Amino acid sequence: MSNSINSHVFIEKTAELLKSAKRVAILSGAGVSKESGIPTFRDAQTGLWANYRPEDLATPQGFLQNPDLVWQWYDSRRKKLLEVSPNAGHYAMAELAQFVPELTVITQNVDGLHQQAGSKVVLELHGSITAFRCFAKGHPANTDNIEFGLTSPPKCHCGSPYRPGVVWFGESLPGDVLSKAQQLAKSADIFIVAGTSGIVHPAASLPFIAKEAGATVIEINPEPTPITDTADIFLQGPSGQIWPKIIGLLKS
Ligand code: BJW
Repeated sequence: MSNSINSHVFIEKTAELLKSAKRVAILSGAGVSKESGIPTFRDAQTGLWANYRPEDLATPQGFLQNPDLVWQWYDSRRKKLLEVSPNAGHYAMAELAQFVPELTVITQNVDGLHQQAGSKVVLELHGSITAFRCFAKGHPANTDNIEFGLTSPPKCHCGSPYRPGVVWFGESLPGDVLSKAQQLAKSADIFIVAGTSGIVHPAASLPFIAKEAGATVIEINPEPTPITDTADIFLQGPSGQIWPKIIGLLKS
């Protein structure tokens, strides 16, 4: 059953449930960073990048075909991070740790904003945009040596170009991180999904695993998604507005 939010009632219900929860997991997506000024993944194809599909940019094939283009896209996004800060939603999610015995943020985002906001336990399912490794062998780069504004990817000592340390379509997620996330989905009392379109797997499967294992699933999103019908509570609205209300009620 899914409850759309037209009143305060479902936020109150969420806060009540959190008060007695032992293990809480949050799955976050690009929508939680939107209020920081970072376009969501599917909004990102605007301006200079409007002519490219995510599949042309966020795949190993895309990088092999046009490494300069893909490098420049990630360089512009990494540069953008210098101008932005966590928003009220990120801070509220970090604050939730004071009210529940165990909290893990499982994020699909590569922007590091949960950690900047103070969340201590963060699983990065899709890696980080500020980490680099070489394409051929996966040799890690010293990030300090990766300048902004390069038009081509710099090369590793082995000669292979560096690539961003993110997970592209068709690539496996880091096995240990995914396995921890799946374990949490199976064992959480409350599984909250915020700001994701719920179409990219295996992340999108986690709320269904949680529901199947008996968790209460709560979704926060301005728009319904493929997860909405499975959610027990649907808090319809922006993360940066809904989360602070939940924390406000936990404090009161
Ligand atoms: C707000 C808001 C506000 C707005 N507040 N909300 C099972 C079925 C079908 C396909 C597959 C499957 N298993 C695997 C696949 C293939 C593929 C896949 O899922 N394809 C689908 C598109 C169909 N998955 C993979 O390839 C994964 N690898 C894998 O499974 O390996 C094994 C395997 C391979 C091949 C076949 C089978 C198995 C890897 C996925 C890697 C995804 N990588 C990216 C790029 C990361 C680097 C980068 O950032 O550039 O990750 S793609 C992109 O999508 C990015 C995101 O993390 C991810 C999810 O996007 P997200 O976060 O949901 O963002 P949006 O923009 O889509 O949505 C934003 C939402 O926010 C919207 O709902 C808004 O309404 C909302 N919103 N404002 C709250 N203020």
